[in-house]
Amino acid sequence: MPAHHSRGSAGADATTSNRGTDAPDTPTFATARDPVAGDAPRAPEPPVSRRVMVAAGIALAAGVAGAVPLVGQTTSGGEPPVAAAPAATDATHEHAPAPGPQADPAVLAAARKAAFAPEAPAAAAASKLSDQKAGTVREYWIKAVNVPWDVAPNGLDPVMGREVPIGQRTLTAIVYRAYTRNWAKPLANTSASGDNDGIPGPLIEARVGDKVLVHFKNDDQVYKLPHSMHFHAFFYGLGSDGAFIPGISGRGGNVPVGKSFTYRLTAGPQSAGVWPYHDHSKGMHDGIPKGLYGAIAILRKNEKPPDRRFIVAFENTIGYDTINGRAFIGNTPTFRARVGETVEWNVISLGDNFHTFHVHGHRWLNDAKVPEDTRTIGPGESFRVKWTEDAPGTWYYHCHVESHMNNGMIGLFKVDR
Ligand SMILES: [Cu+2]
Repeated sequence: MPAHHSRGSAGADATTSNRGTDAPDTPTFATARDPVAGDAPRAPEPPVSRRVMVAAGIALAAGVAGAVPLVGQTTSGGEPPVAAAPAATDATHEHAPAPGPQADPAVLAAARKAAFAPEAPAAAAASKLSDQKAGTVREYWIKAVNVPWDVAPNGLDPVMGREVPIGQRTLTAIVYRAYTRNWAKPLANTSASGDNDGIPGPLIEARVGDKVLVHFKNDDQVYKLPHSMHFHAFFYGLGSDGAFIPGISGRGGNVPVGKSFTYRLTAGPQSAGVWPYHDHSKGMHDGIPKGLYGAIAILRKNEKPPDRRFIVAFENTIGYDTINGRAFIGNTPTFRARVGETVEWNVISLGDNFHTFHVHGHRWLNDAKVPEDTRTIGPGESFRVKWTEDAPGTWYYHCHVESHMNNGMIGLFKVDR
């Protein structure tokens, strides 16, 4: 039976012992209670400790998502081509696109078969943190880049048998992408690194006690907007808050195109759980709807990572209600697990709407130890639910707001014996 679950804000041990003191040329980590003396004035690319795990620790459950590669999308190595111009579609939040025509029956049958096929999208990569001791310094090299994005690559809503016309489902997205040191080259998509092509951005993993350096570079050559990274739940100085405050915030709150900034973060006892990170610059109202968000997964000091971790990011993308930037089954991630494995859903939500996360055939315990199978989540909120898998079959997971699920916010969860 599904049993364990925990909210993001897990720690009852609320002390903040994770303080650091500033010293030149070494990475330091101020806490949230260490206001302006944070790291704002520091150089964006400081020398850093070599005692480091590079962002190879990325295990993005959404590795599943890229079932249907986008035209022109790289699957490893090189920079993806940037679309020639921003898509004509205005990324307005709430306007659902007009339903497409009924799909050709043969095309539809093929898409349905693909969506349910056992060999369809692979399972999530496991966490890389299993053998890591707390107190590690973890480094991530991340760029905001433009990629062509298709909300429904198979062109269909297989449940309702509708087409999703090409002219209504593409945009030039802005996404966070993980790179090797000094942004030398994008990390390849592998079973270990997960999906590094887009939405959500790379999973930021840490354990309570760890320090995390995120080296961010804004390479938004299409929209040429300022961007930033704002991390929930970590402890940091004001300079690493990543939010633009007129006259107050430093360079990290509004990073212009071509510039970079290093955010210095510490995972304290209250940081355990799953959390969102996202653009919080002056460009955030374009950046977030176009893809600038991702998840943070922080383990407690001695917590064992799950066998499967699924990232579910709710947002509205060019009018569709999307999961990880995609709409409708076969486009949204098909998550996979086997009976006996520990399965952890990491749910985050952006945008303007409240959603109700629901998984068929399963249930978990809420904070009051009462079973539930649906949980409400609002913008900026996050939670994780966990169980030991015991229900083979092909199940829906979806937002239970009916207009949202009908507008794309639905996916498949396939459990093998
Ligand atoms: Cu919803």
